Amino acid sequence: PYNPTARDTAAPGIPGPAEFRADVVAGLSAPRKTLAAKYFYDAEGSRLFDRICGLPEYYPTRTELDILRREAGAIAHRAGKNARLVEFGAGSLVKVRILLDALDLPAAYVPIDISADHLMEAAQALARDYPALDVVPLVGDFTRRVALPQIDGQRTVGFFPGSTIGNFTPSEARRFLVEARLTLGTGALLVLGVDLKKDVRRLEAAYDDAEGVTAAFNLNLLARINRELDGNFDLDRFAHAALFNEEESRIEMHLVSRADQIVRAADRTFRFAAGETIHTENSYKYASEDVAELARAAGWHTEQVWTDAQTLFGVFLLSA
Ligand code: AVJ
Repeated sequence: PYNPTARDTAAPGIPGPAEFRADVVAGLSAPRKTLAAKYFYDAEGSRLFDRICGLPEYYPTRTELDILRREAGAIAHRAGKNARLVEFGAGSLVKVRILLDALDLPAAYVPIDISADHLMEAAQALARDYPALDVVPLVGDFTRRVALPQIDGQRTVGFFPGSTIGNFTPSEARRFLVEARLTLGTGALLVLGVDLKKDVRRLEAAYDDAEGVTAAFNLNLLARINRELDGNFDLDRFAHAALFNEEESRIEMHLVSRADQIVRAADRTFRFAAGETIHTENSYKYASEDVAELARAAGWHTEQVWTDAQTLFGVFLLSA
């Protein structure tokens, strides 16, 4: 039933090799060096991220899964029959299946992602297991308003799990929530997973695990530059660091140069002082009230906040 090409819409602005090169050159030339977190997820980075999700220190994935399993019935009840499920990012098939299994005859599943390969794999796997479901992948930048395909159905339910919203600054997060409301339309719901603010040690451990998987995930960015942009980063000369910035309420990941060194990549040279860092990720942590306030500022009403017993993670049910 699933035809992967017929209705796929390629959107402009999809990051390709040229954009990666330009972003790396700009990021490593800046006075404070940065690399964008979206570049973590090549094939190796995606494998490492999957391992992170199963680490004892990395509580968000399993905690959110528990909440979704517990509340799937309530979400399905609120969504009603024949809902259309729109996922921002072609995320974990485990999570979306929890909702699909609970929903009453869902009319369609529309995952939106900039990575066409990942999107098509996810869509195909799902279409195989849900033969009655209309699976309609959309290649595009989900942080901007997206034109949804015309699909008959009742309510539209957005799904943005995993605290991916934590990679945005609060003002980007508000902007995303506005765009998502416009994408989903009047009467829509949004199921939003957000990692909550908590004890600093717990937060920092989640981003600096004992096994060193998160360190490998961070360092893989340099390995990726070596592979794709003919770089000569010596991975032993950079260290992984993850620290909670209280002021900004965010985990920051950095790669710290262990020495004065000069590195070549993308036909350029970049100079690092000992101790100088490349800032590779922000992961914002919110109090529940902050999420509700952000949602309100973006035109959403918070209907429900579901958390775990330790209030580590929040699943928010928003309505437009
Ligand atoms: C996928 C952005 C939600 O911030 O927790 C995990 C990425 N980085 N460990 C997060 C991540 C290091 C993750 N998000």
